[in-house]
Amino acid sequence: KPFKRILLTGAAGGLGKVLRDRVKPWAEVVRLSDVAGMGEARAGEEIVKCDLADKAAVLALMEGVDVVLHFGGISTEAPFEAIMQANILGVANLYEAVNKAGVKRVVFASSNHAIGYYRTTDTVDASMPTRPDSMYGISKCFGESMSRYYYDRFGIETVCIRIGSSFPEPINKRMMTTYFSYDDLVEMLRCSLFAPRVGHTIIMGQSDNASTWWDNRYASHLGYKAKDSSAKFAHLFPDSAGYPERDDVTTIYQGGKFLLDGPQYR
Ligand code: NAI
Ligand code: 15L
Repeated sequence: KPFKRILLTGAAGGLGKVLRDRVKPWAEVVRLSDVAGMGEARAGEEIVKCDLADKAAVLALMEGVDVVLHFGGISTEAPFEAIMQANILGVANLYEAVNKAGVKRVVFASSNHAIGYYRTTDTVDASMPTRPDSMYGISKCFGESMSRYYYDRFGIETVCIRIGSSFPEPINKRMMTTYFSYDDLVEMLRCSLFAPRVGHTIIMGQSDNASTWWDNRYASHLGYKAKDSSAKFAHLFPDSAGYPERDDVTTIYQGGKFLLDGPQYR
């Protein structure tokens, strides 16, 4: 197999559960980590419970790891103090450990909420400034900057995937545009791990949907081609044409409902 050991953080989460089996062909051992329970280790797995905010634990977690798929952390808007521990201190600990352990490449699960304050009439590419829509989105911008720094300073490569909506199927009209199927996510991970050179790459995690807000021109070197589309779910949202709706910030801005979650509403 291509790698000796892949570390998957966030292994108890929605995407972690999907990836647990899907990444197995790529490594002799998949080390699974989370603060939450992950059940028993199966063949080819190691399970290490670890809080990303605990530096000593993260340093130990990284021993013997070739590549990291960093999916751990808080995945929606939350009070800043919580985000700060899991996503800001967590990502700082992760990169310090990556550097100490000699890890060559990381895939960071960033989010569309790093750019959620662009309008749904805008087309965003990786050269444009971030416009986070939440404390959560800000923490993803921090992770993108952290990984940029570790590439410039130490040559550690990272692919930041600004994941759209990776769920079994779209559950609202917005997700017809942001949908990112599990199969396409796995394919993007494969491209991110096996492309010969990735440097520091930012790519939007999206399937080949009929409408898009994102242009992946600066990530063409990854060779990613989506196979799925939200089109097969069009019957679920027959009135998608009316998007954006006037005076509704959740349709005017790309971040959708995250626009309503900031600290001013608590
Ligand atoms: P999830 O919330 O189901 O999984 C995140 C996991 O991280 C959880 O199992 C949680 O226990 C763990 N975690 C939280 N704080 C931690 C800490 N301090 N130390 C260690 N582990 C901790 O989220 P999901 O959907 O699986 O997303 C995975 C990653 O992808 C997240 O980083 C999320 O921000 C990102 N993402 C996901 C999207 C999606 O559509 N599913 C969209 C955009 C980004
Ligand atoms: C995210 O960043 C979240 O982790 C996920 O739960 C969804 O809310 C997704 O974005 C989305 O925008 O649909």
